[in-house]
Amino acid sequence: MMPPEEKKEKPAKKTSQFDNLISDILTRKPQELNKEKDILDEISLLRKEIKDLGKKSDLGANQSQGLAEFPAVYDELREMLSENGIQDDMAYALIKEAYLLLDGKAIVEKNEIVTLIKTEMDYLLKPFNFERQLKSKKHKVILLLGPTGVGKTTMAMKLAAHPEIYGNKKVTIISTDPYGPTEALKSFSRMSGTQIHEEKDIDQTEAMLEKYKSSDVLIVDTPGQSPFAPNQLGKMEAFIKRLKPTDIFLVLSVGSDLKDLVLLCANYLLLKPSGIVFTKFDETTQPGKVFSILDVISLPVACFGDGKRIFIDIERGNPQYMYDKIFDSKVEEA
Ligand SMILES: Nc1nc2c(ncn2[C@@H]2O[C@H](COP(=O)(O)OP(=O)(O)O)[C@@H](O)[C@H]2O)c(=O)[nH]1
Ligand SMILES: [Mg+2]
Repeated sequence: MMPPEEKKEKPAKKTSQFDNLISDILTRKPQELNKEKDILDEISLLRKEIKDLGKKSDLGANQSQGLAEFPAVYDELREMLSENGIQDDMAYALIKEAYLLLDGKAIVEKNEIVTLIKTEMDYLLKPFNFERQLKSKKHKVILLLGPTGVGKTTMAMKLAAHPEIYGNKKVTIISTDPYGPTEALKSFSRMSGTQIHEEKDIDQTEAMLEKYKSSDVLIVDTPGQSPFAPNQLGKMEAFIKRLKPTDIFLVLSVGSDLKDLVLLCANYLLLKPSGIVFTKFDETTQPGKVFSILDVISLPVACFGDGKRIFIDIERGNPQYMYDKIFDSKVEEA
């Protein structure tokens, strides 16, 4: 077996943006750096991960050549995982683990293997604990972060409407978009009675918090800007210091390329999100990439979004949602 060739890989443009990011952090004051230590560790892991993403498919290909050691039923499942967007190396590892746990038995029901794979996936996908968050009577401030167009504003409305999230709470959505609240947001407000507040001035943060302190939940929607744009993260960090959110949800669209997603995660990690939201499952054939992201960033999953309909296209971050996407009903019934 040939080792994967390293020299073929050209340093991508994004990696240099990434390097700039890391060096920016490293030029901060030592005591700040100390606080950021955990995040930096995670980022360096992510950085390695991004580098490896290209290599992994080679590795997966090589490994799959050696996959004669796995009986057909395992191999079929491994292929199915790969077709659904699980990286080759992860698909291989999941199958291998199941194979070992089944004592290398060649004649097994597909379902037995699937059950084991699901158990392994459970380790990767931890649902965000809304029960615990909702139990506390304290006023909550939820900040939504993420790149442009991923569905943050849509998700703000979905969170406000979902009966098992904030649907039974008094919610105010804070729109910080420089273009003001969208038409969709305004009509949602009229329809649901959810209050909308428009705030463009960071200096008004404390006054705004005071004004809405009787709301159970403030969902703070942010405008889409690239985290690579100059000083974007710095500005957001300053806002976060004043807003003191209860939770920060990073919103990402699974329609994006996996490398971009990992890179975006790395940037946004600096803002210490406490949960992740994946949107636009209806626009990908590769939902399994979620696991590659969760493999490197251990954030609980708050929600999945899979369409534009506010009251319908949302699910809480339970692993069952991903099982349904990845294992089709034929496998479930087999
Ligand atoms: N297909 C699909 N479209 C979505 C989803 N979530 C949001 N959108 C659409 O994506 C576009 C951008 O959404 P928006 O919430 O404004 O994104 P933002 O820029 O992050 O606030 C809108 O047309 C939404 O209707 C989703 O899960 N699936
Ligand atoms: Mg928006």
